[in-house]
Amino acid sequence: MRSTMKTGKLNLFKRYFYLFIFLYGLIATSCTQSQSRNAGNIKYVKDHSKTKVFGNMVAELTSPPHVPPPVGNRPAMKLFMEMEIIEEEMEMADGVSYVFWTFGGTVPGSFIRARVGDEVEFKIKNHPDNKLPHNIDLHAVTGQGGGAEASFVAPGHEKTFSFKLINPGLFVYHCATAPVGMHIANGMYGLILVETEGGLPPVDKEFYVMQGDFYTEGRFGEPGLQPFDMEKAYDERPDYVVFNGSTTALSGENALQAKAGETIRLFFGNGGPNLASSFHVIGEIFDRVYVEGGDQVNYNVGTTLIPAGGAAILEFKAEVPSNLVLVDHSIFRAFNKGALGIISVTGDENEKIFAGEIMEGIYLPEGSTIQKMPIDGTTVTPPVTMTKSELIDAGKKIYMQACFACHQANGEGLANAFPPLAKADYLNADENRAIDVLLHGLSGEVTVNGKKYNSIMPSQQLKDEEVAAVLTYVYNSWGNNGSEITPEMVSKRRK
Ligand code: HEC
Ligand SMILES: [Cu+2]
Repeated sequence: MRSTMKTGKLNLFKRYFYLFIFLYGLIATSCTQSQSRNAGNIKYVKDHSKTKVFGNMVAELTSPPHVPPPVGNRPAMKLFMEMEIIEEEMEMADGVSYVFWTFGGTVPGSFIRARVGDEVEFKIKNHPDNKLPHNIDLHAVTGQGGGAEASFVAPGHEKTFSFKLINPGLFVYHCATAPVGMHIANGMYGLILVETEGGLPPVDKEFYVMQGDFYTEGRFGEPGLQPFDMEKAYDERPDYVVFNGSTTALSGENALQAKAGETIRLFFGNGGPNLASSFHVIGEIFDRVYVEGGDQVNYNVGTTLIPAGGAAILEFKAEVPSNLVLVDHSIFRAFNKGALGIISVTGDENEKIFAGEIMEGIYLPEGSTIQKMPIDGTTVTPPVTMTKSELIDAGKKIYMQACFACHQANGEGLANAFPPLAKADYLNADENRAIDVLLHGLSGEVTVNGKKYNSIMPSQQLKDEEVAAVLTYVYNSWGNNGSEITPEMVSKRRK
């Protein structure tokens, strides 16, 4: 095509001729298609790429399990939204915490609700206290990487990009920064709903729930701050499979609330990173399932399959009072890894529908009997002066949280992006320089083991002891020179 364009005026006539033939063909085939439409039962999707927008609006984003108000009858608009990426330690189970990476401070991230035809101006901010760069790939977006490249943002920076929503449906969004699997495994996903013209039919209650699988060094229930375990993630062996980021997000006092007779709509998504969900609500039947979040509606469904990176809209009427139990029906995940949630339905009995004795109180998952370690004697307060081997042990944990995402499990780095720490000449040549890299970050060209890197390492918000520990670990791993870095050495460099 390009080369014919370049040949100039001579071919102008030819081009218009072909255009004419093309348009004629289009009209002719669309006439015959109107018959095949009925015959094949194929629905042709309306093209919203040219839908006009009327006026501006600031989008309200909500944290789970809440969803923003429906779009109703509003026209397509220019829609402004903002999201902040926050890395923070939160509870994953009773007594178990984890450093989650989040869109908006929650797992899953803030719910986005828009209308087809909307033109979105999306601002993404990476909190200055964060350690890593991130970005966002929205499955609702048509364009390079779903926005991933355009939104790539370092800690302490913000990016704005824009897109037009041309397909309605319920879509997953997620971080797509390398290593992608790790960013998703740490909780970086959420849902964006793009409603059709006129919006979804009204219901009494709407909730936002997402499943995710998590990989920790300790097994399910092992107390304390648990670091991410890449090997288990590779092997798809999660310790936790949970709804909304924790075993308790939808139970006890966090149970979802409804009244008998109300219609309920669940926006259910699966962040993965690995597992598909056999989603089921014990004690109910889905009246309607918008399969895969698209236009196709299936009726009267017991269990529906939600792929990793996928979503569905599920609707049912809660006819009688009960504790409805949300589960992944791959059932060990529910009773032994945390994939349990409750919708507590209160109200009058209807013995025609159900006359049995109803479940009382809170549904106790088997896992909740896991005991906490006694506090006395077992909590380790870090010794004032750590021995070399204590520094190495503590340093390994810090490495897995703060460095591993970029420099990789065995310090091998990533070609053209992150320099190696294993047998690294740059590192082994100068201890003070290595301390400075952690305290102040590093940018500009560096040569490590003969290869050039020109990128940015963010400064690490670590205490002196932590810098000492992680560097001692690095110096005593993967063929490095065995140096010991003390907190005193770090505090000297800080001054
Ligand atoms: C966001 C990714 C990222 C994280 C997290 C990160 N680094 Fe780096 N690191 C880099 C990049 C990129 C460079 C090279 C910077 C440049 O090109 O100027 C680098 C360079 C280095 C260097 C000097 C070059 C070399 O290979 O010896 C050291 C030492 C280092 N990092 C150690 C660490 C340690 C220890 C941690 C964890 C506390 C860490 N880094 C966390 C990206 C990262
Ligand atoms: Cu990320």
